Amino acid sequence: MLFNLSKTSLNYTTNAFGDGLPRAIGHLDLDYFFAQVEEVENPALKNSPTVVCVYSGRTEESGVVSTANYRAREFGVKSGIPISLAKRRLKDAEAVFVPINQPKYQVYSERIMDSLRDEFEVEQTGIDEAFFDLTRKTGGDYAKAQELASELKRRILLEEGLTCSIGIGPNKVVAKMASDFKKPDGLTVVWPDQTLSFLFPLSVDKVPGVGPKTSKILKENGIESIRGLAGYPAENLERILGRKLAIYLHKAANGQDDEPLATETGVSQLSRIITLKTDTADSTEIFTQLSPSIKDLHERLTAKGLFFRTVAVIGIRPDLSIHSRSRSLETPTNDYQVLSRSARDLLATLVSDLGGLRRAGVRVSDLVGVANQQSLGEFMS
Ligand code: TTP
Ligand code: MG
Repeated sequence: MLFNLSKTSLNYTTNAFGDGLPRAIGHLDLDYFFAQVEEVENPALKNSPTVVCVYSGRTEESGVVSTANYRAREFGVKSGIPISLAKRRLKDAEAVFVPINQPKYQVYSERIMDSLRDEFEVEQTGIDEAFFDLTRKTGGDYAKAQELASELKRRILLEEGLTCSIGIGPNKVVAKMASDFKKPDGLTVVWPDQTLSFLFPLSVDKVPGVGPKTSKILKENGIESIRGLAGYPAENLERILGRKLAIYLHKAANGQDDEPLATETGVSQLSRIITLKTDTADSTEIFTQLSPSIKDLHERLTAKGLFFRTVAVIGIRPDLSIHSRSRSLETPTNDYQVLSRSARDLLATLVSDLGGLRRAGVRVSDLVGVANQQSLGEFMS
């Protein structure tokens, strides 16, 4: 036997803190993200199949589909297919094709990820997806985890107008498969003792990391379902896939995964971005509108017991280009006046360099925890 799997440990895999709680890991994935942002900014698109396109520029139609809303997906339009094919499939559907605008989606992503980081330990794995650890906040209580996830979904919808799908499970692999299980606007909670009954009926293609190549090999060997994968002799799996992949897949199929979240070491930055009431080049007016966010940011900072050394302001122009100006202090501080005055001065510089802004934001970084007295002391000295 290659692996010494202890199936009894499955239900109560404890977390990295060693406090004996069953882990509760969440995975959040925004639904049809780029296309949904386009819908938020132009709600009329909700009624049409909408396709976000990466034009290569060679001909009017050359390029690939970045993503599409669910109406367009009904016609077989999805990420990666040629735009020309999408146009053919949507010939009679009065579809809308919009060019990709990555900086715009980035702004939504950062706001959502920042607010997730305010609440949980987070491992961001893409522009629209992240793992988050619910263990501490819930004490390993899955009913509570389900409540927190519902609340999170409500908040993202209220604040950003976006739906997402969330999965919760005892580890990252199960959480990711759970978020994928019901889309869009899904919430799937896999209680630890339901892990195997959740996994076993699924196709092996659903296991994260199983791409077309691995899938083909597995199927050639008669392995279609996760149940089949879980029961396949480990030695044989290693022979057909190599040791590393075989170990990972065998464990994953049995609901086991000890990978900790690769969280940022503590919080490395905090930021807030707002959309201005109208585009303006009046830096005093921008500062006035940004002030509540600066206060809010300062409260977060204080609540987390953090000092900052660098303050930055972010400006997004009407053409959606993103710019920033920053200032680093001699020593870290948590002084509100220093934060507020720095932001005001930096905004004045930014606006005089750039002209009118559509959005403005503030960010603090080079954060030092007061709980970590030693590093603060080292820093000061
Ligand atoms: P995904 O989360 O894979 O896709 P999605 O959010 O569009 O759809 P789903 O509802 O299934 O989650 O990817 C996130 C974004 O990344 C997506 O909106 C567009 C971009 N993307 C590409 O540009 N090309 C690609 O091939 C894929 C897969 C995604
Ligand atoms: Mg997504």
